[in-house]
Amino acid sequence: MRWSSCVLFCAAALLSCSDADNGTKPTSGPPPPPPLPTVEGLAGIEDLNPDPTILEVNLVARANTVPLFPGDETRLLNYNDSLPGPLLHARVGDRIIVHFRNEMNESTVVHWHGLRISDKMDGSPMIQNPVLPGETFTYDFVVPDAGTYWYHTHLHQIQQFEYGLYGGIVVHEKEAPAFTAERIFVGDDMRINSANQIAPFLTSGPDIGRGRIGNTLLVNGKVISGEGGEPVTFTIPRGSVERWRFVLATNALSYDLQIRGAEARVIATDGGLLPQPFPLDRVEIAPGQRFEFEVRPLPDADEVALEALILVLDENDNVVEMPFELARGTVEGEIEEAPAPEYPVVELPSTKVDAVTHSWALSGGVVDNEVQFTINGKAAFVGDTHEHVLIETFEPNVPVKIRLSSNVSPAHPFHIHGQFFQIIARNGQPVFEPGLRDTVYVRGAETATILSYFENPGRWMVHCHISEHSEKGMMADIQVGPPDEEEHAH
Ligand SMILES: [Cu+2]
Repeated sequence: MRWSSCVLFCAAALLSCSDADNGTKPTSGPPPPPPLPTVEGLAGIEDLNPDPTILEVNLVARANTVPLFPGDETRLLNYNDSLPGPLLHARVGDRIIVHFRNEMNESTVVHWHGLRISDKMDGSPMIQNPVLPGETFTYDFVVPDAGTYWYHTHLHQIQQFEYGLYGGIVVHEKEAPAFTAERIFVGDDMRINSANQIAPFLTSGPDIGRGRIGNTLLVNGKVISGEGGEPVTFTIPRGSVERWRFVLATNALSYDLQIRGAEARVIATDGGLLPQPFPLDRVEIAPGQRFEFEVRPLPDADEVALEALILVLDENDNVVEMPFELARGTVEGEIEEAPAPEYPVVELPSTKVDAVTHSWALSGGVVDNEVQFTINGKAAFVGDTHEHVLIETFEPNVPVKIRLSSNVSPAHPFHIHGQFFQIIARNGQPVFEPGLRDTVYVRGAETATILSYFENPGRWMVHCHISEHSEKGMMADIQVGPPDEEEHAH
């Protein structure tokens, strides 16, 4: 992987992060649930509904300018004028109602990445008509699983996604383990030109081949790389134990995460808490994926740093790994040693089962002078036609193995909507990549085997999370259970 053309821009931290709404609401009848733990890092959002089990919000997509760099406003597309969009914060079993309004001059839809909700509310451009400029759509669903999720555009995604249409979702467990503090970090990269604006989109070459890689790293909407770039900062008292949630919202860039100055464990993946946390050495994260970490500052540490390890080109054009500090907690003050968090018992669906194996070949090539990416030789055409290809039908709650193989060099972070799966092998060898996932990183010339029970009926998109790949064909549908006749009326 190259992270070339890394012109490093002067950057400063002008976006601040505010505490999320901590959700205490008046109620009558049954005793109100305890307030949600505060999650720091993203803008909050006003809850219009007094019922403590309903989060009802207004979400507006529109053009906005953000002072990413000193003295310059960068033109973006954002949710509620915020980069990232505000944090949607709920408890498992809560209802979320989003009154969405499109104030942009182009169509869009909002996808709730990872949430196993109804396909009609999934923001799939195959099921949902695009929300046209000036129009509204109300998303209404109950959140079935605790975990770290995110929302983003699912239309004209190459541009809309790069321009900033994404935000975070945290769904707390019914009985959430107690931490001294919780934080969410959303990583992104943008390609910025010399005028400090989003650089033009290329329609050929490596931008299509491997997906658009930025020259500027961001965390929670703040530029952290380049001259003047600064990590997200906060203080962390000695003796504390924190929960850090990480979402990777890049278009194509993957990196390894590590945490310095702390005893850190991986406690959750895309689909929520693990049955057994494991020590964090470094962990690779691909576009669309999430991890959660338990973080305890080391007794002698002055700071705790979250770092991305990224392959870049040095001045001799050699690929070298470089650390980028994403977030830095200065160890300040001391509290009584926090007790170990009590994690709920988590049991994952068994992977030791007889399961039929299906194969999905991820490939690409040039057809009629156009680059096309395919699944099993088929390319979906999205654009404005939303014509999708149905590649598989599954019985709900029947385990199936899928071998996802990339026969050519680019890697594909492959996402299945509305379902969880587990990664059980790579190139036929068992792997230790525990936890429920909705996105698997299929590296170039590699086969990853996943196992899913397809527990959520409906018609679901499956696609590479690199927009250049999905929008040029690597996007299809699967049907779980019987089809809904009404669904394809448009
Ligand atoms: Cu891809």
